Amino acid sequence: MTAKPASSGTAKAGVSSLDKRKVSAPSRGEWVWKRLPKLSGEVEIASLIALNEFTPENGDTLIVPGSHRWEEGRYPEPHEAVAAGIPAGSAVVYLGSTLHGGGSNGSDAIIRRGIHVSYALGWLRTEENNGLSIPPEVARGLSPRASALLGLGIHATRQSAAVTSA
Ligand SMILES: O=C(O)CCC(=O)C(=O)O
Repeated sequence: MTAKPASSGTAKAGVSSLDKRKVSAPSRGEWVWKRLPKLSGEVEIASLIALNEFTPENGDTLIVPGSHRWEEGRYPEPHEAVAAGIPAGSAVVYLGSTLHGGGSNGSDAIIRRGIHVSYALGWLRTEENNGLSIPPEVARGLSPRASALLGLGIHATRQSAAVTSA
């Protein structure tokens, strides 16, 4: 990942200086588990893989370095967010507790394409709802390992994942 100071937008104000389209409000991936008490360790590591280059023009991912140590309720000032600047084929990797958001795409021509891949503790549901997006007939054909990684198993033993996918 190459990091550079954000030249556009503010995660706080939610409006890019490149145009008036909104950037996404900063959030933490771990907020999808709304009732999760604050634990001593991290529960998730996430990544965004750029399929084409993420730039300030097409809506770079904004990351707030160090925000995983911030108290709940603190939001970034504009200078605290950095644009990840992800070349095609590269990824930005961040903790589930790191404030981040999508930048504003001021370009009509360049669609930003990427893949979100995250890994959460096994007893949490996955950040993306794989269980809803994978048809049962496809899930049934997955290996126990793939099934467990997609969050389709029961977090207990490898055997339970195998039972689920049988
Ligand atoms: O689209 C982006 O750059 C950020 C995506 C995001 O906030 C997320 O996947 O949680």
